[in-house]
Amino acid sequence: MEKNIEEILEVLKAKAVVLSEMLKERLAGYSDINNASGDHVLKIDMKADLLFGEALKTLKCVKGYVSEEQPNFVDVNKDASLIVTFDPLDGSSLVDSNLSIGSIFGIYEGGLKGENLVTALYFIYGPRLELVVAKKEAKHYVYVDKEWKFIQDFKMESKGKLNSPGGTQKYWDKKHKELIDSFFARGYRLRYSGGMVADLHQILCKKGGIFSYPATSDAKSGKLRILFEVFPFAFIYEKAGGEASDGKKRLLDIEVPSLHASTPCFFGSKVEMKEVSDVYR
Ligand code: P6P
Repeated sequence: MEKNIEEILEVLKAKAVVLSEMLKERLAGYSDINNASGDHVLKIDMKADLLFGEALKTLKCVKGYVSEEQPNFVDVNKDASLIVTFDPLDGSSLVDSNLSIGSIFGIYEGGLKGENLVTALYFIYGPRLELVVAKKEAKHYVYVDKEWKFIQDFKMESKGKLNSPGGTQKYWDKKHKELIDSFFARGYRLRYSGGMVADLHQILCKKGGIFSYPATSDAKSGKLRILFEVFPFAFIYEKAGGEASDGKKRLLDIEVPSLHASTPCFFGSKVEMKEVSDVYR
């Protein structure tokens, strides 16, 4: 299986380099399509989806894939066992404001359940193209002079200084607002760009803090998609020594009701995540 996972990673890395070049052209126009999550699809979303999807179709070791931009499972090789999920370009609505965005992937051995996730990774397209890939550790790389250079294994401390609160504040539950305000009252710094990849990457790079996207009165199951966004980051955060929950339960233990289902989610250092569970349980 290890060799097959490496084969998938090599293909995805090559395509991420291509996509990072495409992003330099500022392709900020919308297509006339809405995806299964109801998001209006940008042309660059479609290009990214095609880029990674077509590449995965060339691999005999891939049983199939699920993309945030595709309504259904895409079959590749029925005799294979690895399934790839991906958000081809998360945060693409930030392309026009030139903020950092990313591509998020999960690789599963067997069915699409948290316990079957064997590798998770993301690319971040910022001033630099970088990659974080987690199997046993969460390993951080930068793409320089046409090579992926290892930077560090992420190791989160038990407590951080950053607070990254998602969701429309006027729709937050009272207890959630009190929790977020209590972090700020203790001096936590606000770090929120509206791009999950950059916001969660920053907390990993700064070795601690808390990211939240809760259930709100206008989004009862939260906004972030379990398979395309939440499970991969939950896996990466745990490998980095952090935690990831829906407030009550470890995220990688939750059920996946449907391919495009979303969930409330919290990612962070152990001390902050304990406060989350004290409030939500
Ligand atoms: P809001 C981007 O559209 C995204 O899916 C994530 O990258 C990000 O964390 C979230 O939505 C931002 O949502 O409601 O704060 O704009």
